[in-house]
Order: sequence, then structure tokens, then C-alpha cells
Amino acid sequence: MTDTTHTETDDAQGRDEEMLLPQLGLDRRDFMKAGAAAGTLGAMAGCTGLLDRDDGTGAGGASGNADAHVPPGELDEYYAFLSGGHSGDIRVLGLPSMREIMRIPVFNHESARGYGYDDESSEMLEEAGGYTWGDTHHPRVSQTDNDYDGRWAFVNDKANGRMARINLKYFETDAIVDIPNQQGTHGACCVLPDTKYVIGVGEFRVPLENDGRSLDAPDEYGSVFAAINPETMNVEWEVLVDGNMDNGDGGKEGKWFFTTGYNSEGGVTESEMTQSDRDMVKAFNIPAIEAAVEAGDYEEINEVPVVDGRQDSPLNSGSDPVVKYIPTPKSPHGVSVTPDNNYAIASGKLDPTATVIDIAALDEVDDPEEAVVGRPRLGMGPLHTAYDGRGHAYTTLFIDSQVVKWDIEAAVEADLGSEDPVVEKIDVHYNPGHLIASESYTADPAGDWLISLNKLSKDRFLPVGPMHPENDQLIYIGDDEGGMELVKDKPSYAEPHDASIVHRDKIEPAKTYDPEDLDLEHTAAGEESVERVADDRVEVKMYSMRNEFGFPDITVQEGDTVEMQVTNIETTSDILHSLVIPEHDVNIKMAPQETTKVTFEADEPGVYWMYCGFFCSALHLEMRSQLLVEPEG
Ligand code: CUK
Ligand code: CUA
Repeated sequence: MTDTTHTETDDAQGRDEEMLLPQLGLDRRDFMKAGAAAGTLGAMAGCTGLLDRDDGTGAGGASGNADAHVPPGELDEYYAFLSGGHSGDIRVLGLPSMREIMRIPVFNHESARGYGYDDESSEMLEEAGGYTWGDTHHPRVSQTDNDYDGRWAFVNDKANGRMARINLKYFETDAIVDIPNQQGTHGACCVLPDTKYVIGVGEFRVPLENDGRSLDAPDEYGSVFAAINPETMNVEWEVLVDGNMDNGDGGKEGKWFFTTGYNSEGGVTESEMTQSDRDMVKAFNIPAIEAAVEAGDYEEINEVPVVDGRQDSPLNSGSDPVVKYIPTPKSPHGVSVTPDNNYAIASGKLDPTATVIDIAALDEVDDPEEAVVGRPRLGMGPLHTAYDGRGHAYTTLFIDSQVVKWDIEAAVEADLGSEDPVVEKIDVHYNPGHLIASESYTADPAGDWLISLNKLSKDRFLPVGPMHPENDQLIYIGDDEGGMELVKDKPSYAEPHDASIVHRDKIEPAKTYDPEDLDLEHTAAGEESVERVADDRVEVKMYSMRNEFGFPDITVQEGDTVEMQVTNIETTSDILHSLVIPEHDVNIKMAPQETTKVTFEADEPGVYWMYCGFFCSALHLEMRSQLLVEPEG
């Protein structure tokens, strides 16, 4: 990792500012106030195209061209859904302000929302394997006709081989599937144009079945590609392949789906995995796989039809193979399909190039390598690529700590290995993993903003001890003449990988719950009840409102199991209540019109104050009732 090449000396910065400031008509203080980062000043030197323009706002970006300032009280134009990595959640940011608006717990337990504390979410987490955390990498929003439809977001769990669905009406996780035969679900993406499947790309190779067989026979391990039905979240089929897979992205026509991979060597140590100079991009032929499943050409493993997609499989010998293997240098990491569906672009990771695969040509060529039509030399450690819809690709360079902008058609025309397609590079701070541009995963990217998700922040923020935040940097890409412009740094809690950026018009979140959408029955004021349903079991149904729960006190017996179901009967949006019971680990939240249930043991006699955890009114502190647990007689 390099960290020295992009640090300008103070002197150099001073000179750049002197050159720039008169042209901008700003003094130094204005300039710094406007959010100019030291690195940007250097990058802008001599860049007069940028400086001549003024959008008149004088706010936001360093040049005034990229207006990232969203004044207090105004809304952002985009939602950005960032994965939280091993925090196990999703973060929702507004763009371009980069304000974090919400977190959506997915595989983790989260006390602000009571996620993993109420009965429904704990049962969902329990049925999905009972783990207390996960590793989210790739949040992908559902599409119809290759455009965001606002229904769902999906995200993988790389730690435990799972896929989750987030309902974008309520911004909450509503389903998790534990994917059989897959350990480490890494890439996640939808089969487009209409989200027919959500794909979980299996990374780690394991014995199939992983039941103690083949412990010492790594050549018998395999990784699978899993197709999940987005409505039912059931795994419909899987495909077994050679080597490790890594990331994935779907073509926009519903036929081809691409994964990168490493370790075609089938090694188990790092040196074994990196011997070969090439690895394989795999192109999955979805209709051919469906036909194989239909024809019964599969082995059922853990109740899932598994199609053999290995290179020597009979299903790969005919004219319509289920998987095409495309040799690519060297342990390619990210892959993404261009908005026009012409190309899949895989980043070399251990090779300084990206490989451009012609998707239409894949149908015609016998040797899949002939579908490779470009291989621009981009820089050190290319990882992921995003698009602006104007024919440019933007690729992160992990080792160079840069984002490189390049011309896709120029790369097709140039010789393999040429640097000519490179348009521009911008320094980022530091070591970027993914990057994402507005609506880059659709057929029609917006082409204005790009976020570089940098793994290291080093000295960019106040020190907070040995653990550092990541640094998500906002870059304006809307001006091809003026060039890319670094606009903001945003510290991020560990650790975003990928993101999806969706225009706000395409998502319609509910303001309050619709009781019809909930499984639990609504309890209105006057309908509250306490019922002993068995010798040692009490069921409570009550409401909550400013500033009371349905009962001022509830009496149970020591040893009782208590089921408490609470409806927030407020109709005013934003008035949240919760039910907290000290010393019982009870913490459930109720948004307006929401009903939530928790079951706990009342095993210690005594008085317990049940209270509301959200500051909901001036009498919030008085919003409490007693749980009286009588000693066993
Ligand atoms: S991966 Cu993390 S930087 Cu999981 Cu898409 Cu490349
Ligand atoms: Cu309800 Cu505080």
C-alpha cells in the first residue's frame, strides 16, 4: 500500500491556492469553508475549465461547479445504501450531503430498533442459523425493466452464507435465507431486467456435502452459484463450478451472469492460490441452467438441485454450455456490466488491467477468450468499476489509492495492455475498495456523483485511538471537461464495501405502518387484555401512546412466561415508543401503528418499571408502568 505519493507539502499547497484563489474570487477562508480538501487544490492546478464556471451558489464543492451542499431543511436527491461489512447492517445516506439518515440492521442485533429483541425478528434470525452477526458486502436494489423499482434491497452475508431481503416500504429486513451448500456468500446481484433471481455467489470451496467427508481432499471441494427467488427467498437451484468465485453482476438481458474468481489452482494456502497468472471469469447462461434443471440434469444436495457447471461437465460440452470460463489476469475481483449491456468488465486485482468482455460475442464464439475485446492498463490494484452513462468507466486502484476514469470504446479500439483509454486519475484517501456512481447498476446511470469507499482514513480525521474509521469520499463526475472533483470526506464506521445509489423518486417509504401488512393483531385503546393462558403463561395485549401503556401495572407470578404484545396507536408519523423492562433484557420498538411482541421469563420476584425508550413527549419520562412479579407461594 502506498501512502506517500499523494501527500503534497504545505508549500506546494500554498502555491496552488495562490494560483487558484484570485480566479475564484474567494479568499482563503471562504475556500476552506467551502469544503476544499488540501488534495483537491493540487489536483485542480491548471484546470481552468473548472474554474471558469460558477453555478452561483458559492456552496458545496471546491470549484462551485459541484454543488454538494444541501442546506438545512432540504432533502437530498439520492438515497445511497451502503453495506456495513462485519457490522452486519446497511446504512442509508442522503446524497450529495452524505448525511447518514438511517441504519437498517440485517444480520446483527441492534438495540435502537429492538432488532433481534422482539419475537419476530429474533425468530427470523434464529431460523436463519441463529448467528448474532454477519458480513454485509453487496446491497443491490431490485429493478424492473433495468431500473430501480423501490421494492427491495438484497444483501449478502459473507460470513455465514446467507442472503437477506430489506423491504423498502418500511426500510427493514423482512427475510433471510441460509443458503445450503454455500459457505461465504460473497457476490450478490439480481438477474435483470426484472429481478427474476437474486444471485448469491459462493466464495469458499467446501466439501459437498460439508459433513466431515473430504477433509483432506481439497480437490473435491467446490463452490456454488445460488439462484434465489426474490418473492419467496427460496433457493431454486445452484451451479457447482471450478475454483473460488468472488464478485458477480448480471447482464441486463436475462441471459448471462458474470462472476469473477480466484484460486482456479484449487489451493488452500495463499501461495498455492496465487500461482497461476490467470484465473477465470465465469459466464453463467441462465436459460441453459434452467433447462438443465427442468430436464432433471442435476444432483440434489441438501434439498437443492445442483447443476454441474465444472469445466469437464457434460453440460458444458455441447453448443449451449451452462457456464463459459473466460481466462482473465490475475485473480480478477470486481465485475460489472456496462449500462448498455454491451460489456462485462472485470478488474485484474493482481494485474494492472481490466478485461472487457463483449457480451453479444459470448453467444457466438467457440473459445470464450475470443469474447475479450479490450484490456486497458489502468494502474495498480484495480478492484471495482462503475459507470456514468456517457461511455466512461471508473475503476478503483487499491494500491495506487486512486480512481481512474477511462473510455470504454477507446479500450475496445486500443491494443490489449494500452494505457491510451485512460482519461484521468484522481487521488483518494486511501486504498479504495468499491466505488459506486449514481444509478450505475441500472441501464441509465445519472452520471453526477461517485462515492469511493476507501478502506483506510489514516490522518483524515481527528484521532480516536488505534481503530480508525473508513473514509467514504464523494467525487463529482458530472463535468467531463473540468474533470473529477473530490468534494467531501465522510468517516464511516467499519466497513462499507459496495453501495447502490437510487434516485429518491424511485422509493416510496411508508410514513406509518399499515396494520394490514403486519402479522400481529392491532390492539386499540380499550381492547387491552391480560390473560392467563396456561398455569405458567400470561399473555398481555396492550397499546402505547403519549404518555402511557395500556396498563398502569401488570401482575404475574414468579416463573411465568410472559408474552407481551404492544401496539403503538399513534397516527402521527415520527412518534416512536418502545417497551423496555429492566433486568429482563426486554427492548422492543413500536413505530406508529406498529405492533410488536416479546416473550420473556418473569423469574425474579419484584417490582420492575416498564418504560419507553424514545423521548416521545414532555411527559416521556412519566411514560412508565409497573411489572409486579409475585413470589411463588
Ligand atoms: S468486495 Cu469488499 S472491496 Cu466483498 Cu465487493 Cu471488493
Ligand atoms: Cu413513548 Cu417515550
